[in-house]
Amino acid sequence: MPTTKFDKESIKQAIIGKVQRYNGRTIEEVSPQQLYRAVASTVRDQIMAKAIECREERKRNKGKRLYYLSVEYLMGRSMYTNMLNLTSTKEYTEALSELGIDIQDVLKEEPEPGLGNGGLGRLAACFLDSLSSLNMPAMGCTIRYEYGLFRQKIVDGQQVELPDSWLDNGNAWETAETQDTCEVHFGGHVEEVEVNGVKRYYTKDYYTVEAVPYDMPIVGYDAKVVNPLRMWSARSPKKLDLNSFGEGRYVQASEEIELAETISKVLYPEDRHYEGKQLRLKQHYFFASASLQYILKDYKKRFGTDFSRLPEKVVIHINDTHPGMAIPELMRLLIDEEGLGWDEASQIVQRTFAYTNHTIMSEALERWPVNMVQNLLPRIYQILCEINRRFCERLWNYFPGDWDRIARMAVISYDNVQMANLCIAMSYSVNGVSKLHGEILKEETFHDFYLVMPEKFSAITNGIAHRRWLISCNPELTDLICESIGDAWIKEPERLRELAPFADDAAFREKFAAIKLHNKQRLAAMLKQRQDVTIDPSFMFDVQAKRLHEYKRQMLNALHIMVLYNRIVNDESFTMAPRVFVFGAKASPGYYRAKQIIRLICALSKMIERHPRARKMLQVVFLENYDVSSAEVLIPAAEVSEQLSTASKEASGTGNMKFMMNGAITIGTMDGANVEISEQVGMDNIYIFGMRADTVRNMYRENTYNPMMIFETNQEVRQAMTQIIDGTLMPDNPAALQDLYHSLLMGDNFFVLKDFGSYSMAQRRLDADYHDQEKWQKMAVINTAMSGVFSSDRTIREYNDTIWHLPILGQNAKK
Ligand code: 26Q
Repeated sequence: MPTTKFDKESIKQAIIGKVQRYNGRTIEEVSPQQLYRAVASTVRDQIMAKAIECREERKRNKGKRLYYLSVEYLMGRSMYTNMLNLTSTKEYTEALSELGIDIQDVLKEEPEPGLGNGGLGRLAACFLDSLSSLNMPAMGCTIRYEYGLFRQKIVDGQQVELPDSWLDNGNAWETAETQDTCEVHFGGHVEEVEVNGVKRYYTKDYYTVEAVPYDMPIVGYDAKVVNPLRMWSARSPKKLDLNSFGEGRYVQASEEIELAETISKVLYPEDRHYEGKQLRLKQHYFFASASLQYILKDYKKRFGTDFSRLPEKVVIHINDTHPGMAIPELMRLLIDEEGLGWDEASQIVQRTFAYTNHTIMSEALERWPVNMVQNLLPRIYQILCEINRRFCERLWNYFPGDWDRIARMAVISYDNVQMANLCIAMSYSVNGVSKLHGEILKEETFHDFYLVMPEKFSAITNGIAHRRWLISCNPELTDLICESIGDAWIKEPERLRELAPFADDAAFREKFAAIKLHNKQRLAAMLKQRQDVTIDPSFMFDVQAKRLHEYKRQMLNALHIMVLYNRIVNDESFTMAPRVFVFGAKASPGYYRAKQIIRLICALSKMIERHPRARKMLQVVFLENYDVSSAEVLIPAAEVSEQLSTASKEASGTGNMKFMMNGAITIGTMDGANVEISEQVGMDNIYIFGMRADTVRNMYRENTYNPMMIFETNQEVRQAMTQIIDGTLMPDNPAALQDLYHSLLMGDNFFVLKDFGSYSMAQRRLDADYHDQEKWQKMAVINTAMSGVFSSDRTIREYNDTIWHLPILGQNAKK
């Protein structure tokens, strides 16, 4: 087979040729979108050449495969990542440049697939990057939502949601794999038939939705492997037939088609808040069933129908409980379709699934009303009942008579299917996402399960794809690092540590600081262009960017800014290092209080602007529509990273790692992965404040929190709080934020006022240190240097060594 070359000349010719053939235009005449598609198509050709070789390698390899099931994959744009991982950025940049095109103008034409809410979805995307880069055979499975997470606009200081129709111009990276289209069934009723003394179950009168897979290739960095991300799209099996036109029934027919296709229409924008919406259950089962059917089809092609070896050849990882219906679905397929007995099927299932928990907050634990499951998935419901019956029987032996505990642990209880309990009972591995989170799962959230099956539990600290979150988003810093310590760290990110001695090198620090300044200028330009906001790159850049949630405590940050404002206004001699506070955060559309917090931040920004002296030292900017692409500009520009969650509430956090890697210094609580960041950099290179997780736990237990007392005794807090509702903050509508005001003074589960004093002290230290730029730059260098362990390559290796045991493709094929 002739191998196509992808050197600079060939790339140029390919692009010119495509534009000619697809659009009948010359390079000069082509539109930016057409040019983007021609370049994407060239990159794709290069990927496909690799994919063919990889497929051969896969066929030869008889080892285990991973299927990573997640209802969210927050991929971000692909073009630059693909060029980078093909190690061809230089070739493409130069080829385009010789055609008179700035590569940046091409990159920004790509619509961002925002098929996720936040941390959990982005983690799945980083994992795919690492899996391919480490040559592990895997497939990501998800839903091909037609609309991703809403686009956010701020209008009159409030959030407005707009649809995100990312597929309008098609998706340049995907291919429809129609040969793997399958059917998913809903509704109907189960009939039991006895054949030769064996009970068989058939569902009758169901309705069918077709699942059509679209694959996106995930290239590894300088690697052999191209793994697919398989996205399932719902399609009605009904075609509008011409007879129905004649009979006037075409409206009804088209309505039915519409209904089937709503399943993959839109991503739910709620994270961590459970609501038993039937459409959401349909989405989850739809993609779990389609994925499982494909997994078995592939297994049979490779190993025939001896399913006893399934756990040896397949591992199915479920990203939180959302894909958990895959568990009873595998039982159904093995028993009803393949004829296995219950015990055999159950043994196989329990050795095939692994489950990661991402949140300890009970309101986010997924559960489904029994009658909904029964109506929508009658056979699955039967299977869940049998799983539950047997599991409770087992529990009875451990805890005879302890009905309460058994009810808490049951798969079906309180009229709900308890998805977390199902996943723990039926998986061989349950893991948390940071050390602290792992401990809390064992000691608190899932303590009862831990007593019965301690061997299942582990903790693997999250990570981030350093290729996206350093190399591609911060090219200047990448070059500086390579100049200083070589490029071995790219494949072994923990070698970033070799940068640590350079913290004491004045010339290095100067270059490091100059790059930060460039990145600040780049962010300033983006804000100017997108929001017509002017920020001064000589200010300190302080960033809190993450979903809006009470537990993440954007309120603590906002309240502190109010206090700074008051210090300036009340005291003419007060000075501080000039600082711009940037917030990026989407609120779930139905989360009223989160939206009020956005309103407060926007009002704060305006109030400061109105004050001539305050605005010389203080600025607040709300960055609209925080998404992966804006994070890639925002994070490299940050000098301070705000990680303020109430201790014990943030399972890990991954934004914290991205900021650290780009040389921002964390101000944060001892929560999630912040704990491990502090271990890496040492307490001198991070600002830790606030209650520890065990103190928070005691506060809940003893119910002793009294915010009113803090309000009464702390004058600064009282003044800032009062201004929220006395017209200082919102002159036109003083009562607008009353609910927010009260929420901090009555039954605040997240202890904002309680941690305020300690936070404010940490901020004072931070401000003082910033004046000492030598000290500050040393800290920044140390943060980057110690960030290597937070590469998702390390995370994925740990998953593989302790949970998955996948072969490495290209090394002597296993078995
Ligand atoms: C479930 C059922 C019904 C409705 C909504 C949900 C739902 C949806 C999304 C529940 C949770 C989520 C997302 C959770 C999430 O993003 N968790 C974050 O995961 C990161 C990766 O592990 C961690 O770093 C964060 O600490 C954690 O908050």
